[in-house]
Amino acid sequence: MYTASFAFFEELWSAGVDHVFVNLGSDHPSIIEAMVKGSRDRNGAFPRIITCPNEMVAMSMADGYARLTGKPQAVIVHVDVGTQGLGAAVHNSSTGRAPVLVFAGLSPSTQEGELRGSRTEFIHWVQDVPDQKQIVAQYCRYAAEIKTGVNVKQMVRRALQFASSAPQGPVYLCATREVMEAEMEPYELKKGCWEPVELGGLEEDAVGRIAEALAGAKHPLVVTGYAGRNHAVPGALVELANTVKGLRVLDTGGSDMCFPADHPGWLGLRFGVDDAVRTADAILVLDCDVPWIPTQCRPREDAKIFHIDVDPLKQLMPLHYIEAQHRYRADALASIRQITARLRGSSELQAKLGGAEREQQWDALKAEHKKRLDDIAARSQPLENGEFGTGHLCSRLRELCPKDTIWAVEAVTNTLFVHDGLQPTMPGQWINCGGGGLGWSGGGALGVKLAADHEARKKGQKKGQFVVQIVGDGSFLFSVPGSVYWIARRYGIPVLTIVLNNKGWNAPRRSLLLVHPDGLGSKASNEEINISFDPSPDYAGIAKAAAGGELFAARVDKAADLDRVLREAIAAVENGQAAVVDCKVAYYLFTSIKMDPGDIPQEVPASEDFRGERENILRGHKAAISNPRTPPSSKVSKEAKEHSRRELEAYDEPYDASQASHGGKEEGEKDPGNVARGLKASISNPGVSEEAKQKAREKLGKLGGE
Ligand SMILES: Cc1ncc(C[n+]2csc(CCOP(=O)(O)OP(=O)(O)O)c2C)c(N)n1
Ligand SMILES: [Mg+2]
Repeated sequence: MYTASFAFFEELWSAGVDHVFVNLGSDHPSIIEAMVKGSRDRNGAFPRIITCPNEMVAMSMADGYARLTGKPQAVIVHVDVGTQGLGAAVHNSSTGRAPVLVFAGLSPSTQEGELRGSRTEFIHWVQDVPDQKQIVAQYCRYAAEIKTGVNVKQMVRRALQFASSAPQGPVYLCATREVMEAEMEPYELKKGCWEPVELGGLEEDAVGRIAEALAGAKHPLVVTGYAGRNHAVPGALVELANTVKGLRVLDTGGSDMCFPADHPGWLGLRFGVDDAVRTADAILVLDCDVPWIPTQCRPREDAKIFHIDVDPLKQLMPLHYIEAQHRYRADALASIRQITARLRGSSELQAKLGGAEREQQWDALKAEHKKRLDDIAARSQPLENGEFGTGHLCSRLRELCPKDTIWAVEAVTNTLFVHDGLQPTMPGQWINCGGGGLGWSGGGALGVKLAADHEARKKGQKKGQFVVQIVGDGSFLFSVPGSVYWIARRYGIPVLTIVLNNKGWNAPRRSLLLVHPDGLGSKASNEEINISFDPSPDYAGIAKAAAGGELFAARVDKAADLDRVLREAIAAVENGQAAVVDCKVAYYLFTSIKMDPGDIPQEVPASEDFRGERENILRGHKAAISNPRTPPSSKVSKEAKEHSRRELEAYDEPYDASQASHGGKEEGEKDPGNVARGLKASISNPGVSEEAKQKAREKLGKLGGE
């Protein structure tokens, strides 16, 4: 029997959809029939079906797959409830520009048995909602109901055309059981007529305008976000930066590898706050949502700003504007190549780009780059007490994992340290969700690995690149690990997961302090502001249970054990098993320090909780003023230092930075006299909680105090 459902799958396959991630229900009898028929009769010419016990994981897998390959895959979910189960994955696919086709059944539209597929179960009444597609339509490039089987293939192609045209994103199709059950004559669409819309480059005038501005600038800057999704863009940007010596590239989206860390123009990843933005006199914003955050950082008044984007209006965002003098809807790669060609081809511009001053600028850039890397290396040392931070962890991962590893990153407040530590240099090597819905990276990393293996096998290789997921502990729990590691084992998708265990959600504290730097919460404990995960779940254990025991699970809290455990985990993954390593990382101190979010915050040993205790707050402020582990160029801003000084004074604890311990000691930590004084003050302070006082008494007891 040839049904609309079978035609649907036939067209998915013909359009290059190799995988369908399914979570099935009562809307899918004809879908199940078609899957069995296709898998039996068309083996090798029918999509591979992956059972996904959770819809968000299903869509995140399709998202991860598309992020690596640019090819949309399909997700099948159950009516309205399955559509809602997609959850934040729909937002992520939309914001992160990942093409995905979602299909959901609708409750049957007949109840007397008029057509095959008519209502047969109680649930068909309960799940009949007024407009199912509206649940996700505002995120979708296209959302429609398939109303008849006779043009189901055209509907599939139209949806895929939207998904794959820039800006890429999710599309949603739904249909009643009766429509999908309909028997019909097989048919085929004309080949080669359904390609995505092509986007061109810039008009000649625009090319000239931008080339002149870059050539004439003293501090030219490119700010980018998604441009590296096209893996040819990083190379094109390198060509541009080699042509305009002194040009630097700042990544503000962190969703793709846009510019290699080993080029002198590399500024790394910063979320909208960086001095380069404040000082640049010509800025090219390239495929980017948030080049800077005006309340924290903005360009000079006289900066010449150009915005090139596939979606310069940001059509789905009610509030968005960049104060650029010119904006263009154009393809990033084509535009960059045009600008570079113009700069190289014009003798007038060449004259501006040559000369001794430019050479000096180039040398200065190289020196600055070296210093940046040295600073990162200095920050990546283990802590004095043998614990380690995310920077150290990632520098070890970079060393120990294969050079072409793909990093699937969802590290939230640790993201900058992960990026600094990994220093990606290969196109496609760094993939971050790009959206704001936590939980992407579980399914996302599986999708990336599935795609890497599939593409490699097509080329006759045994397996694809090594894939590492680096995820915050909070985000790990959002990712539905019970489903993720079951799928990893069931389908043999080995990924190394690194959990950044900083005992909960750090981000909400930072968000709080950006608005209420001196508010009640600034001095409240993590428990009190409800962001602590204490006691810590056994993250690796959760994954191991989901994988039926067939998973490498470990926990590390000392730098001395790190290399050994990582090596074992990497070996397990190389041998085909998933691995989860729960890493107890130092957390980054966000006390009431009014910190510029572009600055590097202080690391605090993981064994030290921020509990709102006086001694902890004081230590935080002292560390902010003078921390020997922080390289001198790190920018804990003057304002923040001044603020910390005032806070210390308010606590009757004036601080003389010249007394700061040097040689790697944490201020206050190694001087027993200092510690004891702080503890005693806590015990006698009426503002300190009984729990904190008890802790202080215990610590004092250990120090031999009364
Ligand atoms: C689905 C979803 N729910 C809630 C949030 C709000 N949120 C943003 S960051 C964050 C904490 C993330 O915790 P973790 O992954 O441990 O990273 P950390 O803050 O510790 O760096 C939360 C809850 C979100 N972005 N997405
Ligand atoms: Mg966390």
